[in-house]
Amino acid sequence: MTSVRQATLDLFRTHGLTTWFGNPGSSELTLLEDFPEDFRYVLGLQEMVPVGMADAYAQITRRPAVVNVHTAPGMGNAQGALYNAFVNKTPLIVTAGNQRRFMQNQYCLLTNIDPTTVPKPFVKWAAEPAIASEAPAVLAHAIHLATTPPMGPVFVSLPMDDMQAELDDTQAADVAVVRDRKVTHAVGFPADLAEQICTRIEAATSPALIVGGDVDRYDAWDAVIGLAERTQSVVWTAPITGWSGFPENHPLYQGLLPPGAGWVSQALTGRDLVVVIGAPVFRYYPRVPGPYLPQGTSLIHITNDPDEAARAPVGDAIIADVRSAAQALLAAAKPTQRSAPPPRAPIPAVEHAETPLKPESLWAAVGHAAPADTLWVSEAGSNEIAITTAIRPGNPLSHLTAAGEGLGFGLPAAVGAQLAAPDRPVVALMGDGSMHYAITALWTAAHYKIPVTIVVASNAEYGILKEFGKWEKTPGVPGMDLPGLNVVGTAASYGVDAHEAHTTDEVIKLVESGIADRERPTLINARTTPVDV
Ligand SMILES: Cc1ncc(C[n+]2csc(CCOP(=O)(O)OP(=O)(O)O)c2C)c(N)n1
Ligand SMILES: [Mg+2]
Repeated sequence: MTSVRQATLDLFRTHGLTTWFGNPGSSELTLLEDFPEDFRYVLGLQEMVPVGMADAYAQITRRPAVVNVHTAPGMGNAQGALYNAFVNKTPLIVTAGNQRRFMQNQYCLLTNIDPTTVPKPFVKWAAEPAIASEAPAVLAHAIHLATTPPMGPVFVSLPMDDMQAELDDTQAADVAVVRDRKVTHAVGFPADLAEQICTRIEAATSPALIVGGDVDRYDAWDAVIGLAERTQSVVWTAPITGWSGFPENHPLYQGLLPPGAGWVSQALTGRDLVVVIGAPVFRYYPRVPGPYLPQGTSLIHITNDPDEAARAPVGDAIIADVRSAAQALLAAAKPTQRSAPPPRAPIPAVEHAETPLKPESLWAAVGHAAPADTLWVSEAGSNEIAITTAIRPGNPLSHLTAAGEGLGFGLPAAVGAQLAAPDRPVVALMGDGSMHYAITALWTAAHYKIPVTIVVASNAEYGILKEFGKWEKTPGVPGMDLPGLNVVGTAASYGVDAHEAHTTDEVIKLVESGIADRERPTLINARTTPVDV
């Protein structure tokens, strides 16, 4: 005889899903009991933390990740982080226990009365098995859906008595078949379509490529670089898609497109053809009047997401595998006679400065101190432009942000990133406001000795909201100032090696020693100047 719990664990094991992120409750005990020794459970003290850790872990390993939380309230707490995972298109298998089936009708304590509704609309699919014996098959269904492009989170509710149910031999044999099935995504891109697009690129006077997070996620990086170089196209990163999609230190790279229609058309002025690969067209915020594209610019959009293709306000779209498309375009592209476009301004030099530091000084110092293979995670409001100006990684999967922009991603994501990439330095670049949404990630980092380095820009305010208030002409908004935060004291209380930096020289020394310490997390707080509004 096999229990549903054993069959469930076996399914996860067969799919290589043995690292779980979670926060447990009574309704998960029957799943978690005698947790197998070949599995790893990473505890977060509030549900945003396991979801955020799993999100980064999945993106960096390019594999799905498992999250287990506690019935309805756990899912409620997880929702902000689930929103980020949904926009990030991260394949997360989220499970939560539920009250025993025969106690649900009375709404006994912790009954999730409508479990499949709770995570919507931020999951691709949500289910509760109709009967205990179906739990492994429903989970297999969830795993395959999560990992089908466009990928995303899925949810399965597991009533606690299901795990203890026994499968008879026939049921166990059926489950074993489901466990071992493979679902493969056939890829490819028609050569004639690639030739048509390349003919248009060749005929263009001044083409541009606009790339996005899916170039990193679907490993189209090398092909996109080859295409840009062969066609001497300038390259931008589309607004707010989570990864840069291109080496930020490459001479063809122009930086992040600003997230406003008018700003985009201004940046693209003079480009007669724009090819967008692996990004939505476009994620705008705020409303900046202007045409979507400059007069005379045409746009070709290549995405694996039918919804992205359908909702774009301009351009013709092709729904395809992103990596295959980039490879086919590279194979079809002819070397151009066009001369190389001028590169963007160099990285600003590090200057000695004392606190309060200008964001530009702080991030120049941090960028100078960290090695080239650093994996950056940033969630730093008004600092983000200074960060991408000063810090220009050249490798794929090197600068992670939340495409959803729901705060509470940065700290857990940095911890999950360091677990996924133990041999790379991971440095989190945080605003003092942003770091407090999922602050207990510091405990997880300290408890599991995860050697992430965290740099906090403490301007004692929600600076970017003040900037937005000016843009939106909404004076007098309350709740913009954050006096009295003790970032170093808070981090130290969770067991993190925490320091206050008073000069750029101290920032450099502390970042270097924080990265060198592979035994524990380090936090460096620096006072920074408030935004200029
Ligand atoms: C869950 C969530 N709540 C609120 C916001 C709105 N918000 C966006 S940026 C921001 C302030 C960020 O402040 P901080 O991290 O201190 O950076 P600063 O702008 O001060 O540099 C806030 C509150 C959000 N994006 N997500
Ligand atoms: Mg701030």
